[in-house]
Amino acid sequence: MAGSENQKFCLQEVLDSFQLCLSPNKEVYVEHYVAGWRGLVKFLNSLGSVFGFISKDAVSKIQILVNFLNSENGSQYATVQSMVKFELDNKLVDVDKKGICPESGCRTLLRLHRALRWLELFLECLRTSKEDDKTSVMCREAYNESLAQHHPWVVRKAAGMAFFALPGRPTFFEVMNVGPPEQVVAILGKAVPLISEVYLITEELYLKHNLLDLP
Ligand code: 1Q0
Repeated sequence: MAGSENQKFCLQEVLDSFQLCLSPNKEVYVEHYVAGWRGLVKFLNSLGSVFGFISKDAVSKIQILVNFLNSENGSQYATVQSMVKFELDNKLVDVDKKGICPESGCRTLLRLHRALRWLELFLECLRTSKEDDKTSVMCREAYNESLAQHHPWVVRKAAGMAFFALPGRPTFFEVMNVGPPEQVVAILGKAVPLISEVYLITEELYLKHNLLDLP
C-alpha cells in the first residue's frame, strides 16, 4: 500500500469499497473495510498537513489490520465476525486492561469503527447542507456526537483546532472528484446508508461480545 495515500481521492472509490464490505450473509470483509479507510485517508491527505496527525493514526491502524490479513492466520481475519471469534477463542484480546495484546485486531478495528460513526454523521450533514453551510461546524458537531466521547482532552483540543483548517463546502465537493454538487449529493445519498449498515452490523457484533469498551 506504500504511497497509495498520495493518489487522487475519488468518493466513488470509497463508496465501492463500502459496497463490497458486506457479504451475502451480512458479514463485514476486513479487506474492503480497510480499503474504504485508505480511500478516506487519501482525501484527508489532500486537505493538507494540518490533518497529518489524524491520517497518521488512521494509517497505523489500517496497517495493523493489513498485517493480520497477510499473516499466517490471515484467513481468520477475512471478516470482522471471524476475527472476533478467532481472537476471543485464542485469548488474543485485552478484555479488561491493556496488557498482553495492546494491538489486537478487535481493539484496532474498534477505533476505526468509532470513527465510522463520525463519518456517517458528518456525511449525512454534508449531504443535507446548504451552499454556505460551514464544513468545520458540521465536522465538529459530528465529532462531538461520536468520537469525542472516546478521546482525551488533548486529542479533542487538537481535533478542534484542525477542524478550523477545513476548506469550505465548494472546495470539499470538488475534492470528492465525482462531478457537480448534485452528483456529490446523489453519491452521498448512496454512501451514507451503506456506511450506516456496516456500522450497525459491527456495533451489534461488538455489543454481543461485550467489546465496545476495549482498552
Ligand atoms: C475531514 C476532516 C477529518 C476529521 C477527522 C475527524 C476525526 C478526528 C480524530 C482525531 C484523531 C486524533 C489522532 C489520534 C487518535 C487516537 O488517540 C485514537 C485512539 O486510538 P488509540 O490507539 O490511542 O486508542 N484514534 C482514533 O480515534 C481513530 C481516529 C481515526 C480517524 C480517521 C479519520 C480519517 C479521515 C477521514 C477523512 C474523511 C473525509 C470525509 C469526507 C470524504 C468524503 C467521503
